[in-house]
Amino acid sequence: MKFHNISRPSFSVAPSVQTSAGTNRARLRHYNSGDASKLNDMHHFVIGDLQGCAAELDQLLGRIDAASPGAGLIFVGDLVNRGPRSLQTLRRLKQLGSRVQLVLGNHDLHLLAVSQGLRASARSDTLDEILQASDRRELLDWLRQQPLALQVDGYLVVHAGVLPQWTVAQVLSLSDEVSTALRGDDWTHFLRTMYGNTPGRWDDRLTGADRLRCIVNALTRLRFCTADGEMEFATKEGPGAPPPGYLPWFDVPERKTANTPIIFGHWSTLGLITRDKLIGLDSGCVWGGKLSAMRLPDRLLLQVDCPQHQAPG
Ligand SMILES: [Mn+2]
Repeated sequence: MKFHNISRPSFSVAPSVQTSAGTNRARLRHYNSGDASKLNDMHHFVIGDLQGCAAELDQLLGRIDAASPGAGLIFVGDLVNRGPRSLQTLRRLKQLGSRVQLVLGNHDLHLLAVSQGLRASARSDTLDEILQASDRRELLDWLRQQPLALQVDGYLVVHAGVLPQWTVAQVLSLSDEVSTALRGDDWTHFLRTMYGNTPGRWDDRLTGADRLRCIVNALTRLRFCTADGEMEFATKEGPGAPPPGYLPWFDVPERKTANTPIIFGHWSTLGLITRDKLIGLDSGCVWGGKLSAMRLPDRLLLQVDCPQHQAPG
């Protein structure tokens, strides 16, 4: 199995777990034996926002392994928060080692900022368990190595959205710029300057904190923007009409990534979206919807029903 993760260099996840190593060995055997029936080992499943729903994750992983044993697992971010078991969720993902790829969401960045004392916990946060965990340091260091965008099987994966004037190559390169800051020694400084809604519009000439903030806001928070890419953050979740003059980012005409299929999460009230060039996978697990996983390239959909842990919003 080959991941096409351009945005992520040679970060190696902690000692690879046995299941993962065993899977790789099994895969090699299948290739060597030329057994065509085992080709589904090459599948990836892309999985929607978990938000600390570890029990539902385990249930889903069981179904994924029944459908495609050892398939690669790609998560669209917002791994933690609001749900009941954020610590268990992070530990499980880290433990799955090289089988997992993910992009960071706004809640994951929020966890990092809260952990450094840069943000207060919100009332609906469920992050304390992680902050008090004995392996907190390892989990947070693992988390901040993760990218904000990646490519798999020809799909671009981001948590929230992309701006209309960005090409796929640019999205990956801009994600790398943020990752360099987040992985670096000065990552706390980066997080301190990350918050805010301005600049609301991308400009190639942006530099420093303004540039990184604009990238983070687009990739991890964007829902609506104007036809020329002015972002809007006042409107909260809701499938209703966009504010006047704004569109869902994916419907902006002449978006430069329009010919590349994009997978995203973040917008649970839209529900599952499956278009030719667009897959939205946040089907509201944390508020009693479903946790969704879609297999690439054939788009087989697996869903787990979720009890309601939080109200939407
Ligand atoms: Mn989100």
